[in-house]
Amino acid sequence: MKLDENVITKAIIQRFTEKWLDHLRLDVAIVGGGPSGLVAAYYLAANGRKVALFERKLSIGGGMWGGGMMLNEIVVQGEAKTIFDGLGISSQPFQAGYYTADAVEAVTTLASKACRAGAKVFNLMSVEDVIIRQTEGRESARVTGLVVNWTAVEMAQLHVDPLTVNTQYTIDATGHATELMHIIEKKSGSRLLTETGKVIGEKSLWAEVAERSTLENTREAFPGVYVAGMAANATFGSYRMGPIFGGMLLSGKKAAESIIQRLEART
Ligand code: 48F
Repeated sequence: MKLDENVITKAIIQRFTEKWLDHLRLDVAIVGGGPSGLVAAYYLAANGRKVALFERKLSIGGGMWGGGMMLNEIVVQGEAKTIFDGLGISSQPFQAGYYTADAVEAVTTLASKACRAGAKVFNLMSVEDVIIRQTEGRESARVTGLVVNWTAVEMAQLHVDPLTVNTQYTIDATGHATELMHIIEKKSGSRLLTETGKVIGEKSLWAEVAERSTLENTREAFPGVYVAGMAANATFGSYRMGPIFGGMLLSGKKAAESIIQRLEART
């Protein structure tokens, strides 16, 4: 077969455009492709929801590739192992209640499962702003869309306007930076659903408390926006946990299940 560069170029432009056009109206937009975002994407897509995940970097997986201090093994506790089992990610018992998994197998399998379930990943895109609207029948304004741009534009600090997507629900899974909640705090002019009305901020490292509170803090932090993973603890003012990933997985699952319930209640 003779290869035509023109066809190759046309195929990429056309297919990407089709994919992008098909994801301008979402059930759920996920910002951040670390473990919590990927798990949420998988469970939402597996439930038949239209999901897009926006990731600033070239690679998805966030902080999971590097395990602890670049030793690419991760630790999960018993409660979260069932998620790995369900996804077919192998883990090995270490001591009672602790399991280890290969970080690369964990990230690649999670990413594959999320994509194959139907979630679309838009990597190399950064979410730089939100759309907030007062919608009919609701008392408070809510986030109804995201403002996205190429990460390359952001990095080069080019003066190029972004584009938008509309979404019923959003998950801030941006990790320690909690970027989306910071943007909403700055731009909404309204209080966040935290004690102070603002992003409270992350505390120092305490694995046991942090793992528990990650799950408790996985909830709506502004109308239409859930926080998951490390962003949940940073938003509601709890500890970081270091390289144990069970809380991240359980948090992504909880965010997905909470939103599925809300979407079901709307239909
Ligand atoms: O940091 P990250 O892995 O978030 P997570 O799911 O997991 C945290 C753990 O990796 C670890 C930990 C617990 O074991 O403390 O740190 O909470 O992934 C967050 C992803 O979000 C992307 C960022 O590049 C990273 O891959 N991200 C952050 N801000 C934006 C973004 C943005 N504005 N637009 C798009 N992507």
